[in-house]
Amino acid sequence: MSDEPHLLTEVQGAVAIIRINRPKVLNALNLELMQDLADLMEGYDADDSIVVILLAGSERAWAAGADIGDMATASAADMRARDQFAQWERIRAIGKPIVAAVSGFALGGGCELMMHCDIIVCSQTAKIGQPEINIGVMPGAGGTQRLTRAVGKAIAMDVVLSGRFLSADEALRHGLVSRVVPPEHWFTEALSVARKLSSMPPIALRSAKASVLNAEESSLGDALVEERRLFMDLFDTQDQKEGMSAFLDKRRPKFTGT
Ligand code: CO8
Repeated sequence: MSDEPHLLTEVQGAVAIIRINRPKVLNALNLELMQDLADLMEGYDADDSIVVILLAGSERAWAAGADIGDMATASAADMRARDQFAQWERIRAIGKPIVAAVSGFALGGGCELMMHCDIIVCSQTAKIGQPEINIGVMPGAGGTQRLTRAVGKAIAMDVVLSGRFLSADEALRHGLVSRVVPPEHWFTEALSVARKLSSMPPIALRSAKASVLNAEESSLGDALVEERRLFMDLFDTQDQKEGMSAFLDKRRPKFTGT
């Protein structure tokens, strides 16, 4: 086993940057990495000095999937006993916005992790897919559900059943990623998005994220009721007072997260 940490972290202002760092296996996601990632994200979620999390892969790979070496000889009972999906649920529950900086392969569990992020900035080099079918299985960390909600049944079936990769431009056209940038800008553009978000009112960011996610998880009627509640609750925050009075005074707002 390598001594290199499998996750590298750095804080720049109110942006917490996490880089996946298993270059020898194209950032394949093993159990310890997922546990550490969930621990880190929960830590940043609870830290008032952090507003946004930026999750990045490397230039060659965001993540080429779950670590196949971890699962190759496992039985169904072994897989059930591992309770690995608890880590994915913890990441799903992160309230602060997560920006993804994606270059190269985003496959299988890697694509599923990408879809747990909120704004996905993607290099033109990205190759995105759910190729589990090639190795005798299927997506298991939300791929059949989130991909279908993002791109629709026709493209999801194509990607999941044939294992073909989407190019970055296809992914953008089908609504799977937020922005596609030239190869040299995948990280800097994602960082600039994260920095921009970090100047926004933190409570409103959380509420807005929760409300957008509700579109995937609730009926329209329930989600609209919840949206109205979240919207009105923001009128009890200082940041709403500051944001609106700064607009009227024609000055930049100073948000405090209160
Ligand atoms: N797991 C483990 N090792 C990997 C993985 C992986 N997912 N992907 C690549 N590697 C390793 C290769 O074995 C190789 O190792 P070595 O140098 O020791 O031979 C090294 O990374 C470099 O890979 P390649 O030589 O294959 O590089 P290429 O450029 O030729 O090919 C590919 C790149 C196309 C990305 C190719 O490596 C590939 O097909 N990888 C597997 C992709 C895949 O099938 N992903 C899905 C995995 S299953 C999954 O994600 C299920 C998720 C379920 C839910 C999550 C629960 C935790």
